[in-house]
Amino acid sequence: MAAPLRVLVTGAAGQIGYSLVHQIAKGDVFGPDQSLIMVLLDIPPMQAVLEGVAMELDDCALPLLKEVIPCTNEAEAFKDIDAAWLVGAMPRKEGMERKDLLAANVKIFKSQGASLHNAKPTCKVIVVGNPANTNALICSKYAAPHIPARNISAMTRLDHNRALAQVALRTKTQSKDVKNVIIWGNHSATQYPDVRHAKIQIGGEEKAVEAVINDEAYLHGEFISVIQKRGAAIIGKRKLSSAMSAAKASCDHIRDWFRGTKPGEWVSMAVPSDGSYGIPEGVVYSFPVTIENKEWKVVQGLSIDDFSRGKMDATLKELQGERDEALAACQ
Ligand code: NAX
Repeated sequence: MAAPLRVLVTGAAGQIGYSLVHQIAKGDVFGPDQSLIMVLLDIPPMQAVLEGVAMELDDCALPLLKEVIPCTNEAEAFKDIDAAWLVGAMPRKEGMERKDLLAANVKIFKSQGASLHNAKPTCKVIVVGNPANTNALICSKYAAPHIPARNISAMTRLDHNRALAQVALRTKTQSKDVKNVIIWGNHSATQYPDVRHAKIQIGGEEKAVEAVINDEAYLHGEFISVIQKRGAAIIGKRKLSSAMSAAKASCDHIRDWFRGTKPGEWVSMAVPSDGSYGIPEGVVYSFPVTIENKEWKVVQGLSIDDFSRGKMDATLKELQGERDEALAACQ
């Protein structure tokens, strides 16, 4: 068996953490032959909860799990890690202004970016904590130079999976039959879920999702808003935010980063723009990407119609506004 990978999950005492650590530890991400050392970080007031999670993880008696390290010291937690799930963030409290939330989170991700100087240079990072794209941008701005910006990403895979699921529900197929949906932009209500290039396996043939659904009003209207508002709809029902599906999506994201995307398929991932599709360089923007040898590449050459361009620009504008506010809060 290969040498163990050292994996960090921040916010491990929280809701997503509780679903996530087990999924990672049982091999869903790095495969059935990869042993793991799992470092679970949370803030000092959560020490006891964190220890409880670590005890349960031990009690799962998982063959791949060599060691579980509950930790409340950030610098120690980042030492020699191969992968990091940055889930821990300040939740929005009643009466809190958006800019106060942003400022609180900017501080966390500035500090965690700096702590990445302890990580391996090949370390791959997914930021889940919101506002995820902007937190990833801040994290990479303060990361040590040995960690390339392209190693720090944010999660829009949950939105991607939600789009697969909505297409499947509408067409009475399964998510596995649908591929190549795209989430463009920010993980927020301005994101643009796009099925213009998506394909579906139906009746023994591969067809264009647009042709099968054949309802532009739905695809330009309800479909987009259902995905954009899915998180809020789940909070409305569960009185808690999406945790199981968020944990699963984050595992899909890192699994594909380490093990590659399937031939002919792409996934959505928020990464620092390389200028593709006219998105200014550096902005952490969700694109369709393919992954090979642990390197992502933005899918090139997709046609963009006027409707899409309008949506892509609107979510970009929001991201640029968030970035400016976040950078001001870093001063
Ligand atoms: P919880 O509030 O249940 O857990 C967050 C945990 O993070 C807590 O245990 C808290 O003590 C810890 N934490 C806070 N500051 C920390 C720090 N500096 N270092 C380490 N740990 C710290 O939230 P949960 O439901 O688990 O959600 C976590 C984050 O994911 C939130 O920001 C949430 O908005 C975000 N989400 C992002 C999604 C995405 O698609 N990108 C979807 C799901 C989720 O809403």
